[in-house]
Amino acid sequence: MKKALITGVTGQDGGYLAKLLLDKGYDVTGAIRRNSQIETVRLQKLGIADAVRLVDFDLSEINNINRLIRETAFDEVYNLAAQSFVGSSWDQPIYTGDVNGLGVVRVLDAIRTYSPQTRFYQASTSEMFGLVRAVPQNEETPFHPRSPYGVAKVYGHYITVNYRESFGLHASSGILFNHESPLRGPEFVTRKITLGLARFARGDRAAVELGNLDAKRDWGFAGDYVEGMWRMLQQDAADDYVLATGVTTPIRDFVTYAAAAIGLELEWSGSAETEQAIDRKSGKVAIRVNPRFYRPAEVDLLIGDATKARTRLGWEPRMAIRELAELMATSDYDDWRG
Ligand code: NAP
Ligand code: G4F
Repeated sequence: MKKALITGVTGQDGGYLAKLLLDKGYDVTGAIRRNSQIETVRLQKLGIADAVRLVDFDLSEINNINRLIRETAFDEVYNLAAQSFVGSSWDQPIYTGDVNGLGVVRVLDAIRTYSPQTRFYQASTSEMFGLVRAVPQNEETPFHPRSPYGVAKVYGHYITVNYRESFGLHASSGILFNHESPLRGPEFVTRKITLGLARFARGDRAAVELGNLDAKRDWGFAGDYVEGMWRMLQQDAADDYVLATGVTTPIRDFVTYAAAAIGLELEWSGSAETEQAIDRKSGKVAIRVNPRFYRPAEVDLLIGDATKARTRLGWEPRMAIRELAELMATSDYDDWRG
């Protein structure tokens, strides 16, 4: 039985990955931060809360990292833990740098020192492309991060490459484009939209306030992406891979797809800060722009080229954007408790 450690197991991807590995017969350890209350809602929703062994862990604390890696000879370590919200990274740039950047080398160095046979996955991101230098973006596209989050992740990416090249570790970096699900955190734009529209459609007619509606993202389903992470660690040699759908969609269109899935028909008008969408049936404003949600520097366009993952890993994203929006919107609509 293979032993795997997942950092960030309480997060969206952590939950789906834990489920995938358990289904494959792995012994799964999940590293969680100490909180006043243990928060395993996602693991419970996936029906695996009792199957994952939970251990206390923080990426900013070298001692618990060393102890954990030394005591258990993990076959695979998936480093998914991070301060993952781009918007917060301008408010917490130092914390974000410490956890998303230096946290990675803390784990890598523990592996190098105590368990060099362990295979390592780093959760890198399309945010590293930022102000994009090529369209679409692949493994060769230069980085130009636009947020403290993206800057820290570039460090995490290159230190993974460096430990592979310096010490021969089986360390891979997955450059993943946005991936969503009904388990997505409510602060991210897709879930904010589906939760807000569900509330609106259920009769609480408060408008959903959003920032930049013109930004475009390459959105896939999180369940498909964790399969790609696992495939990376099954290769004979470690490497870096882009995972993406190759389709990009403006925020505005995601709103329209999600609204339609729960019976709302929206009529858009205005532009920039005056742009809004009215629900035709109730005549109420369902979406409006609030500049409070604009970012100091924006990533306008992301679209990935996952040819390498397709050809070498046999990986394919299975869910298209409309289906994803529909899945998330109906899930929030059905779960709405008022
Ligand atoms: P998420 O839902 O926000 O989960 C983040 C996880 O990290 C949570 O379990 C969180 O614990 C944990 N964490 C945060 N700070 C920590 C610390 N100091 N020490 C230990 N654990 C800590 O994020 P996600 O969407 O699953 O993303 C997983 C990873 O992939 C992240 O590294 C993210 O940056 C990266 N990524 C995500 C996407 C995407 O579209 N989802 C795309 C590219 C890359 P708590 O539950 O205690 O907060
Ligand atoms: O949903 P978002 O917050 O995701 P973002 O910034 O793309 O980051 C996510 O994907 C990255 C991969 O590229 C991950 F590395 C990262 O951890 C995270 O999972 O914002 C998406 C877009 C942005 O352009 C933002 O400006 O939506 C725009 N947006 C417009 N209104 C909004 C809002 N974003 C949020 N969160 N809230 C809004 O009201």
